[in-house]
Amino acid sequence: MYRYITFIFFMVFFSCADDAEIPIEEEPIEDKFAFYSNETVISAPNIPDKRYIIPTISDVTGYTHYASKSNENFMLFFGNIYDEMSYNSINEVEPAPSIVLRKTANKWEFHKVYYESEFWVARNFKVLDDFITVGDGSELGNDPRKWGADIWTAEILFNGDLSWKRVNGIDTRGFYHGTTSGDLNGDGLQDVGGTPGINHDGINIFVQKTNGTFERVDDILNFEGATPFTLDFHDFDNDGIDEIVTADYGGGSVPDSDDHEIRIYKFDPSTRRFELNFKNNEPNFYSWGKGATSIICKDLNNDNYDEIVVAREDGNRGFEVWLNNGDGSFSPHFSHEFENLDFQEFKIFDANGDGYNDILLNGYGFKSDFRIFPEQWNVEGSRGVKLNKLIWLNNGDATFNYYSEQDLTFSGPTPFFLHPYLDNDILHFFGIFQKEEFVENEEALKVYTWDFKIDIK
Ligand SMILES: [Ca+2]
Ligand SMILES: [Ca+2]
Ligand SMILES: [Ca+2]
Ligand SMILES: [Ca+2]
Repeated sequence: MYRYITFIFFMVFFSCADDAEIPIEEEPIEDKFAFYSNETVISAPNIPDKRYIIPTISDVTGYTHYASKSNENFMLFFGNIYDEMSYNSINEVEPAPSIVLRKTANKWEFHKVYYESEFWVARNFKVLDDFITVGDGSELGNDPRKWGADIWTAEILFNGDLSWKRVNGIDTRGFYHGTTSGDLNGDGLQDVGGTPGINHDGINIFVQKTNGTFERVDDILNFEGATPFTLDFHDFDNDGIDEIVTADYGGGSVPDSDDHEIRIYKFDPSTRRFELNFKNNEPNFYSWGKGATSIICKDLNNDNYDEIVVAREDGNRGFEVWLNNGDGSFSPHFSHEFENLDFQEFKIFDANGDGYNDILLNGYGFKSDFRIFPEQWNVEGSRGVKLNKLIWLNNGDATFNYYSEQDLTFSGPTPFFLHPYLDNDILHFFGIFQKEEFVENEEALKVYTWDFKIDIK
């Protein structure tokens, strides 16, 4: 940052000198790298417990940016109950509402609470066209088979409001840590998948009917083997019917031939089911066997065949790229294992405007590639954040290097996490923090927000 600020001052000096005899007001020179801070009060009068607001806004997963057709930016925090470890069942504790912030003139402010979306601990989501689909991955009690809550979809209306719908029924609640959406039958209506699912037993599929309700049809997927932790629906061959992609959990040791697996199931008209069409493993992606937590499929080398990107955890975090060979098969292509950075999930978009999709990470945690003064559990003591290694730019061939042209270290902001998004095609990151400053006699909490503008175009 220092070099850039020096450059700005230099420009201002010469600009003034040139115009010395003409008393016109200088246009402010906009910085390409800047952050804007704000304080806002989240007010949720009908929340079961105002302490719910804390995990809802600070948990490392269960939030996303979305934009409305009216071109406004929103941050959606799916609900999260307080002190989840002290309950044995969702029946013991009221669900949490979802909270939305809105961006106005570079600042993020409290916007709205959605009480109708009932979550205990929301986790993964997919934003697809005008819908956000999200699963509840709450783990209340000691028996994973009894973990059970809901998948929700929210339609993004023109003004950014959300219209919520529960996908499953009360009798088909499951452990929906991995959740996705897409069209499995070519009727244009988004269908939904969740895993490890009901009874922790596999993959649950809900096909949307024309009346907008969903029908559980697990049988259309011919899946055998260990239950995956994450999945995606994606149409790789552009026939209008999505394939089902899974990535394995497991590992936890020196990698073997069975680690870092992806599978693709394709609809087979002769069996009327999704059958295994491709499977591959790459133990050498990482030095330690990891478990997949999310999948995004996008074209990374502009050959019109979409690649598969998988985020993994267990020990150090990492992500990997499987190259689409164009014939239904995928080859191990690129991976990165982090020494000093924690991230949870990611987004893919073109961050530097070169026409190639980049990988942007949700950074969090207390390691030295994210915090200036890294110290476990001490966000305020870290006194700032580093953004370089959250930005992985595409070399044009689906290999990636982190952004290193400028040092993106910002002292001051102390967000729990940083979340990447595009605003008018410019890369931004959102961050938030709170200090348990509840408003007296109200169900409201003061929070601190930051918006980082990272113009690398
Ligand atoms: Ca459909
Ligand atoms: Ca297809
Ligand atoms: Ca490609
Ligand atoms: Ca790019």
